Amino acid sequence: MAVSMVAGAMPISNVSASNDPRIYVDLHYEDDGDIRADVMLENVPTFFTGCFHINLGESWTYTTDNRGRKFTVAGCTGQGHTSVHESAEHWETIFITSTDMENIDYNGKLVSFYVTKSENFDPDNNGINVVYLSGENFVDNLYHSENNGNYVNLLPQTLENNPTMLGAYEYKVGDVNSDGYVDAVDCSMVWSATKDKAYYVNDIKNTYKSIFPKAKCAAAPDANQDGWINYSDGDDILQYYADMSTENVNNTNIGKIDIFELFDD
Ligand SMILES: [Ca+2]
Ligand SMILES: [Ca+2]
Repeated sequence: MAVSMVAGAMPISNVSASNDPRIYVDLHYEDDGDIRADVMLENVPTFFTGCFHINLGESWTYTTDNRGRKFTVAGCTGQGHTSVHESAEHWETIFITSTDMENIDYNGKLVSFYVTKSENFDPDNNGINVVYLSGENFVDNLYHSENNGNYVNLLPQTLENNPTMLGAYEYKVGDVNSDGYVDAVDCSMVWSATKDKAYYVNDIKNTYKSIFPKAKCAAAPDANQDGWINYSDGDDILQYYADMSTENVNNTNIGKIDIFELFDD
């Protein structure tokens, strides 16, 4: 789930809570319309060097940001060095190297790159996924150095339970009936669905149509993007509508375009 950051807010992943190591891509719409793909690491043990591949699939192609950069490096500031290289039209190869050959905690956002929809874009088949390619032409690994000097490749086990992105759906935050507006109708839909219960977005990602029949994805009613749909999301939508009606500033992500990634976990 892409979250345009509000000061103090933590990014919310729609990958279910788990201690399993995982590497996945989180898509964001930037304010100027660029689509940024953040490569996220969670619960991955420390390692000193690594290389892995990202399959862009058929729905996406590379592009650059508004400064002409294809990649931006987000992680390991001051501790290591991360470089990224293009290897083929639909593949990314990402190399990570620690300068001192020390094991480093790389969890969080590692690198970002920019994509645009390809001519083959299919909303139900557009996952961008990290894949493990073994074989002589590929060097996929995350090498952890043990005290005895042995190197252990963590990547196969890291990706063993990795969720697969099946699709990525554009939606407007807070637009529950998908009419393009966030207003009192959306508020009342959230209120009536959450009178006496709350929904965890990830729990209803495949069944949300039975609760919010017109929503584009399970995340659309989650106005404050905390991963839960509850009564206060209706309050937030109404506040947004009131602010828009009176030309007040509303410093939330409500009304912005976002991307909901559907994972298979
Ligand atoms: Ca609406
Ligand atoms: Ca919420």
